[in-house]
Amino acid sequence: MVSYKLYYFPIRGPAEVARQLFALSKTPYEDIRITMEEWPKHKADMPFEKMPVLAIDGYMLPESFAINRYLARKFGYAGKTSLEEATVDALADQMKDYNTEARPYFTALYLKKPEEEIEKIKTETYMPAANKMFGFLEKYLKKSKSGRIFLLKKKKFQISRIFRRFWIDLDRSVCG
Ligand SMILES: N[C@@H](CCC(=O)N[C@@H](CS)C(=O)NCC(=O)O)C(=O)O
Repeated sequence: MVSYKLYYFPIRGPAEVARQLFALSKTPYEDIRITMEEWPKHKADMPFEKMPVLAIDGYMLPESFAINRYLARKFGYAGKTSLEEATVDALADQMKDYNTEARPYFTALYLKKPEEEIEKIKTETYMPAANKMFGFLEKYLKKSKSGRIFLLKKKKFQISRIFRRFWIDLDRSVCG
């Protein structure tokens, strides 16, 4: 059996997709959470001196999107055809654009800027970026068979609202 060890800080941030892929596929792994105090001791051991890093039988794989793509392929969530794979890649790359647009908000949270400043960045920068991205995701979900089934079964839910709520909660813990 392959040994997986995921190294990251004790927050969700860019390691969360990998953690969710492990949970979804019911694959055992070690979720190693290094605190900021311990981090200086570990930094030089990481290939790009950052985390997350996934150790696969001792091989240290850096970069969250590389880790996510690797696990998605291994566990069967990366698409069944080349076109599906490319679509998953496109959605992941769209997330990167969103991360760039939304970063000023994460940074303000991380730096514990005054609440009014955070609210202003949230309204002017963060919410438009999140609304745009979730709008895109919703369009894809509506077109996908599994997404459509979910929408039909749970008619009363507005899927974008659920995702938005979940994501805003997630974003609160993302590093700046
Ligand atoms: N492009 C990298 C970025 C990783 C990154 O920026 N990690 C931050 C935490 S979110 C880090 O390790 N910071 C500690 C440091 O730079 O010393 C990825 O997506 O994995």
